[in-house]
Amino acid sequence: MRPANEAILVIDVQNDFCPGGALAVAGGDEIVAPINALMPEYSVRVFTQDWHPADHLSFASQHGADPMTVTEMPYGPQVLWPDHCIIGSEGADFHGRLDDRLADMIIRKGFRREIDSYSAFFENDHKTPTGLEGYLKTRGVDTITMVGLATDFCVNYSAVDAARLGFTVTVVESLCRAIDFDGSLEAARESMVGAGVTLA
Ligand code: VGL
Ligand code: ZN
Repeated sequence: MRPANEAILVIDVQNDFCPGGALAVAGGDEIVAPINALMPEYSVRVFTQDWHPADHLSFASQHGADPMTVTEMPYGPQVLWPDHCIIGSEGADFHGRLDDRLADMIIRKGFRREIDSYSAFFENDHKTPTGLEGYLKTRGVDTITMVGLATDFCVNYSAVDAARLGFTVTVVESLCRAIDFDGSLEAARESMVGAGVTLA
């Protein structure tokens, strides 16, 4: 058992990010069993769940654009995705074998039409908080282990934000899988290392 100041943050292990899903990440389902095995070591366990209205503006379909192109939003550039993780849909459910009984807290994100939220801590304007910082700090957590999907988007943004907020952060890369679109994985590794995140 790890000390009480350490949390595990399980990012977006949802059907739509696993093989067969709307925004499938190669090998996304391979991390489920080892994450289940690791979670009991931690006394603080938080999951995130990507959770979008059907008309979310991160969806290419809302812009008449092709998925995996980039548009400009008021808060900066935004990749346009296939429709995914629609509120209440099967695609938005956690992977069927992920043991969600072990979650103390589930943070849903991306539920406002106008703004995407990759990070578990802030929406993509880098200002609007999700409340997770307060949750972790009031539980006495200063050290976070991160796993999940996708390495180069939600894990990356969450890890960089957590490091900037003063948490000690380790991303277990073997328990993550990446979208790896247009060099995004290498860029994500650089940004995480630059922010002081340990890649294990
Ligand atoms: C994610 C793209 C869009 C992720 C979520 O979980 O990494 N990526 N929404
Ligand atoms: Zn999303």
